[in-house]
Amino acid sequence: MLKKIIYVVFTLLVITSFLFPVEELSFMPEKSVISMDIRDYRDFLKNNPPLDRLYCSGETCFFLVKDNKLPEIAGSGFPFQKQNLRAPTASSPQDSVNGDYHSYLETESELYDLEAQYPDLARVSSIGQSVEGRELYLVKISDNVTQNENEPKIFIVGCHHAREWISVEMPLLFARYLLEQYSNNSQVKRAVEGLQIYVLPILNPDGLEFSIRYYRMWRKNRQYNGDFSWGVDLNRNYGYKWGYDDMGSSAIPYNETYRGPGPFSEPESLAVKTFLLENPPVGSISFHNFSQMILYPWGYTETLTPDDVEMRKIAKKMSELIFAVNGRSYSYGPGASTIYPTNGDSDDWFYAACGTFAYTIELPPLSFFNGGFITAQEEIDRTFAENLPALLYFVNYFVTGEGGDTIQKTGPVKSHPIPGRSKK
Ligand code: 0X9
Ligand code: ZN
Repeated sequence: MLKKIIYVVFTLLVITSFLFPVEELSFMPEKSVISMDIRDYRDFLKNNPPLDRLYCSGETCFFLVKDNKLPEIAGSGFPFQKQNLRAPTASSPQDSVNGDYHSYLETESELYDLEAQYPDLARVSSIGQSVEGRELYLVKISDNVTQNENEPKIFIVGCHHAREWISVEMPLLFARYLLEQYSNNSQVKRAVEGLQIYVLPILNPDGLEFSIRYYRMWRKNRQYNGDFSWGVDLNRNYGYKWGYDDMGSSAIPYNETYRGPGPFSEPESLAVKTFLLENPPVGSISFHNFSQMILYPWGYTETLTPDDVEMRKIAKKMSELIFAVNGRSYSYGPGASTIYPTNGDSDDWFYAACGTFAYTIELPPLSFFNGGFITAQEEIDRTFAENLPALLYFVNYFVTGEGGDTIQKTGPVKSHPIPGRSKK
């Protein structure tokens, strides 16, 4: 009898741990927010795995840590302060939990609606499937949309990170805006006629659904790592300087910035690679939140790229255009020195492999204390309104040839083939 009970309890435990990643079980330790001086954190990283970084303000960074890890961090000797905040809790599984935000299926319908309404300008396709088999939907927007014209290509992508719901909305709203305003707005017309604009609103559909249904703060994809942990950080899985160091990504599967077992190990990032190598874009924007920043390569090193002057100029202009709408400041600069070092991120690979002027826009809020990853749905329209002039400027920057009144094109984008993978 006792044997039977032990067997049943054990089986239940095994099933539960497969259904829910270890970090999500309700009886697992609570998490706390701690702060640490950025210089201390850099030294801390030399002998310790990275912490889940939430936000840096000036010299102080804030991290989300499990309470049972606090003694270990204290033992490292680096001073930190425990903040008087609790981590956000999991959202309950309800159908309406995502409110005005788009789920995977809502996005699918929205894209097909756009194609049906604007058959001459929009074409929906899929660049591949996610770990759980969801489509990675893409809408191409251009005049003569069914042809591959000799026009520069632009790539706009959202939702590398599951919990960053507003990053889905910007690509979707931009796609809709381009199609609706094509006949009315000269800047839009110029872009749609002079470019081939590819919009991929959800790169991480499995993670997004998981974040909507089970655990709002989920970040990574839903790969099973084979060790009772789930998820690879898609923004650490690209193949340029992948795994360059353990500061910009993590080799530990349960970590939030786990880079995966190898470059492009994930079907989502691999699909982007395949698509972009066939369709190298001159410019790209990857939406994330939060921090209000406009970032560009490099993420892996503070060394500046050969295109730094040009890329900085574009970022500055976008920041000014954004500020002019609602008075919100977006800081700008190369990723490594403006936010923090990352390796294997999308911008670095797009730039290195395709010569793309590759930007990441970190949407509002500014800080963890203004809501962090949880952006109120009321913010969607306001955030889009403030990004729109910058997006229109950005895409028009790459239109070659005649036309356009306010935008100047300065020259062809240079290509930077990937040198051999660097050793650590
Ligand atoms: O860590 C990330 O992947 C991005 N921040 S987020 O809070 N949305 O997770 C920043 C990516 C930085 N990109 C570059 N350094 N190019
Ligand atoms: Zn992100």
